[in-house]
Amino acid sequence: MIERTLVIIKPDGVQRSLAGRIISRFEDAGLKIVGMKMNWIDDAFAKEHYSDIGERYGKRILENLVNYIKEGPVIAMILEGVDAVENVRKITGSTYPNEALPGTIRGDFSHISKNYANKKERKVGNLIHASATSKEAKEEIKLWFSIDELHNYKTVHEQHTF
Ligand code: IDP
Ligand code: MG
Repeated sequence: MIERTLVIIKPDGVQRSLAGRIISRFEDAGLKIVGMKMNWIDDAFAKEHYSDIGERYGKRILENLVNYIKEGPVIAMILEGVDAVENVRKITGSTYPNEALPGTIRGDFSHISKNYANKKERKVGNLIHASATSKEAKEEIKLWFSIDELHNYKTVHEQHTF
């Protein structure tokens, strides 16, 4: 099914000047950008976005992650396409860059491991966030974008692929 998902280029992706190359990976696969903006998020918003992380990983990792996402501005975008959530996660790669396959964004542009990050109290700098499930995508799109920030238009892929 055609669906929408949220991708955020995290501060390390923006600061390493990888935004263009990251966006290209999604565009090359035919995913359609229907919304995009650059924001510097605050503590409350970061905690809302990562509301499940404390429960999943504990307070220390939540704090580490909130500090990471607030290190600099982020670029948020909504991508649309067939099974967009799953396809975007495939292009993104596994959470821990050392485990992410070559050809994925995290695998090609980073290599830190969970072990190293936690031992050294460093961030798991994995360049982007991507909604993990359709339910998460719906909630995150609502949190990050208002209706008037989402745009309708036709790409060539829609004319030639669907
Ligand atoms: P995801 O980004 O692949 O969906 P999640 O499990 O939802 O992964 O975790 C959210 C973010 O938390 C990760 O992208 C990563 O930056 C960070 N993270 C995950 N595990 C650890 C950890 O063990 N230590 C520090 N940060 C972590
Ligand atoms: Mg996640």
